[in-house]
Amino acid sequence: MLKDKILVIGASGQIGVELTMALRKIYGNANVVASDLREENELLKGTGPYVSLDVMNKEMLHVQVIRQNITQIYLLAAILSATGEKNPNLAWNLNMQGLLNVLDIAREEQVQKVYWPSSIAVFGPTSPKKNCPQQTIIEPITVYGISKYAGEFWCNYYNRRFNVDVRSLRYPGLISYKSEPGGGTTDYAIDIFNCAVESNSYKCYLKEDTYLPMMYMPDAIRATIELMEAPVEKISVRTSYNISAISFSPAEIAASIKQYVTSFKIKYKPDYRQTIAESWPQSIDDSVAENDWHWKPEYDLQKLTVDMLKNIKKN
Ligand code: VAH
Repeated sequence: MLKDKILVIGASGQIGVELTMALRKIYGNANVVASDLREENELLKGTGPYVSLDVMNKEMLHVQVIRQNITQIYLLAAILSATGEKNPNLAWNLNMQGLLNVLDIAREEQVQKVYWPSSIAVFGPTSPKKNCPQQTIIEPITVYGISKYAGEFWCNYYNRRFNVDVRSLRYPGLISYKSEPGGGTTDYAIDIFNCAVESNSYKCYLKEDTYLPMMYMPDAIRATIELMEAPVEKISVRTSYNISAISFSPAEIAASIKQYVTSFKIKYKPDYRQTIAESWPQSIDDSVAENDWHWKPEYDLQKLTVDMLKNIKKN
């Protein structure tokens, strides 16, 4: 039985840092190789192997997978929704070619498992707004959403055609304090906490009643690991699973913060990201993930607010 050896691509990003730390706790520091184009994140330094890697350089990636005897690949490198609209071609090329490089190498080297995140950004204005189901009308209007939806079909193809065990989650907006957000439309839900602690005020780029599906990072990391550890026969979705935790608006998260930062003030100045946010569902039906591998979130808005404020103040 080959020893588990994991390669995390995009390990210095918002999800990558925390996923690498969680995987190192499970598999051992030396068995989780962190990689990124950027330099190693401070939180990862000294906790395990780190290689500089460009997911667009297929040959280099292939050499790393062979040389390190990689058995699982977690591909987190991507350009998110807001940044992607400023660089459509770059977003499409990185998000698509990066995935195809990984899937092809996984097929060729018989990598045991691959993880690749999709997003609720695959849904568009014609998808149901409330309790958006796993299968429905899906017409994304951002390059990020288009690339993620196309990527889901490539994952399904490589699984059916070449038996690559690639698994995926449609992450909602993710909230965390350990590493910088990655240029998404939902990043306001992180910025608002930092601004509340630093200056007691925040200028929000979304309208106050813009409801979006969100999740605290500890829930997202646990969902990822629970999906990857689920027995293969339990996995009925080979595009990408809907998962959800909470939905809230800027006004609601501001009210939650005001319970602890009583002088906190918020202003609203919507920008181009309002159109992106309005194209997405307000809430997600994740009953398929619940049925297949018993997904269940643990953090509500109250618990998330307390933990975010406590840790940002500590940092
Ligand atoms: C973004 N944080 O805002 C990402 C996420 C649901 C949105 O995929 O682009």
